[in-house]
Amino acid sequence: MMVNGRTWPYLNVEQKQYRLRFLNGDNSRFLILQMDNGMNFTQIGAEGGFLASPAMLNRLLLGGAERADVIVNFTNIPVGTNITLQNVGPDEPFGGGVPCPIGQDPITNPGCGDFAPANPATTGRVMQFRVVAATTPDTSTPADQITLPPIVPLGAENKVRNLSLNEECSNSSLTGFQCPKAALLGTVMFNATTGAPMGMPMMWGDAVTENVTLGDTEIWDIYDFTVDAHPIHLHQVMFQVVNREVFDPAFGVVGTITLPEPGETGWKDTVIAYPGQITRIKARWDIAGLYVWHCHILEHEENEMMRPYTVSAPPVVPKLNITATPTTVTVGVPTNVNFTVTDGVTPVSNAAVTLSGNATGTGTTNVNGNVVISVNATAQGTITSTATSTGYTDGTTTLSAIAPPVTIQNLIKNPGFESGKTPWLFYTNGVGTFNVWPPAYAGNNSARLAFSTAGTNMQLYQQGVALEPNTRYQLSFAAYSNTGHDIRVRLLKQVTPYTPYGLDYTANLGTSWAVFTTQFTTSGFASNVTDGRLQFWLVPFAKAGDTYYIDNVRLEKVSTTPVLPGIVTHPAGQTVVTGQTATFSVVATGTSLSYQWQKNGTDIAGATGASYTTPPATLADNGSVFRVNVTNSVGSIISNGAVLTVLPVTP
Ligand SMILES: [Cu+2]
Repeated sequence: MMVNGRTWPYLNVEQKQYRLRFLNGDNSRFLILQMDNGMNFTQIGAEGGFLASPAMLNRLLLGGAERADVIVNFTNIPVGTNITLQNVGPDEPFGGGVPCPIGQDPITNPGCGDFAPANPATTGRVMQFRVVAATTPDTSTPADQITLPPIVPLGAENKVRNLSLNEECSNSSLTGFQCPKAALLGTVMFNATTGAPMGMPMMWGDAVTENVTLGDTEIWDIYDFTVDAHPIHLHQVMFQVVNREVFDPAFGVVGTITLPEPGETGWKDTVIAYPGQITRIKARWDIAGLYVWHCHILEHEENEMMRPYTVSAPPVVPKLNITATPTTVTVGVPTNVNFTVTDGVTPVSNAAVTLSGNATGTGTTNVNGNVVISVNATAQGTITSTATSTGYTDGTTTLSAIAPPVTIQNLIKNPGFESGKTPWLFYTNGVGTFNVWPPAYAGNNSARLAFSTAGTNMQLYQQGVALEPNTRYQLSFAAYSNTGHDIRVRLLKQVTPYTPYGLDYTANLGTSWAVFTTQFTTSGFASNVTDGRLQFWLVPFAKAGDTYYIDNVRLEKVSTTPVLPGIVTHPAGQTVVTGQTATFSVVATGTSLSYQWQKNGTDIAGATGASYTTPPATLADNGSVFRVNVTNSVGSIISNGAVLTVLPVTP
């Protein structure tokens, strides 16, 4: 036995704790190290660093290339004591198990253990520690009080690989039956019926079967189909031992699971695989390259027990880019939408474009990456357009399906008196005139009512107004009078008994044009009528000398079905110089809309109109993105962002 280049050396140790690093450099021997005085020692590390917690040991098992960081406490060993570090591993291939006492073997001493320990005169002697007095106090932390940094567990695995350790025999007329003849790594096949595992040996030169994706965490289930234990070493990566599980080549996995040994709780790069067991390790590969894994018994490794494996970045799958023109369609109005599909740069032909959501349809792009699909939206909302092509990741874009513009019907004929008096009628039992006359609130004309003598019946009215029962309507009109005297507006049955139809509103006129609006619900009739009279009633307001002007009379049904917000025109980017303001605006459809402008995704206090004007811009505002969230009681939509570009003032 050679230690650090010397055969059977000794080391003077003071009565202190010593930290020793063991590396089993034997070409094939498994070492089981112990002190001949039976003292315990503490393992704190393995190949890849500290263990999860210190492990108090009496024996240390090391396969070839395994390492151990050990603390031995000689403090209480009497000066002059010589302690021999022994190896009680076998002088033959190791298959697990425990040694018989030194000098015994299982054949002559049945039940003493699994194998005879190494020859105590030669391979059973490793080195000697000779205890001397301490020259200085020992200030180190006692091994049982050491706290080791935690081992962070690996996350869930991306893949489980089944790998095998195999032996092959030969039987030729020349050499006779020889076993084992070759030792090989390989993969595992499972019997489709019984699930029994079968090793699939592979040669060094066979195609690489272990191709790990960079960044992946994998579990490797290493099935040992041989009769011996093998120290299995992976290059490049440190792994954790998950557990071991007994398997039977005839019946599959038996299910007896053993957890890692106390000395295996840290990061490792070499692990002992036992015959008849699955040795399960877990690692995350974070460096790409071509590596090997192999048995660290050199005679095996130099035979066929080494295989290459690769770690490669996952193939980059380009993503399709799909754009649409236009991006807004109207419900119920088939619209030709031109889709363009590229790989980000170049047009992609023969890409399938599929619509889903509130419209369906398909098409295939031409050589220019274009396809026109007639989009007929069935409801308001989003239409998803997906581009698919072999070798690419799907690309998607969305279209907005908005409600058709609400056509608001004015139930009043000749509402602005632009067509003369008809069908308006005027009556007074005093003295007055009705003319169509400038000035107008809008257009060229308005109704001009002039009274020289007030009466008890003074009205301007229109008959034949069609109304629905118990329905919400809105009346609006523009008016003023030369004295600011008021006016009353009513809806009633046009003939006796002049049943009130739900509107009775008095407008507080001024002496210049103003618009008056009121809403009401029809009443006084049960089914649709066409005999409504809209009546401007001047009693008791109009006095002799008063002149009234009326224009733009609108009587409209109030929509009771809320319409989702939709954006017709998105805000556009603006460029200003420092100190200037910028105004962003949006055109949206829908009922009872509310607006909230945002700067870089954050609401702007008080910016709640269809347009928003910024404070004077500074260079810090350059590149800010403004958008608006349009909402109502049934939904919301966020506009595209518009970028504010702020240029410095040119000197
Ligand atoms: Cu081996």
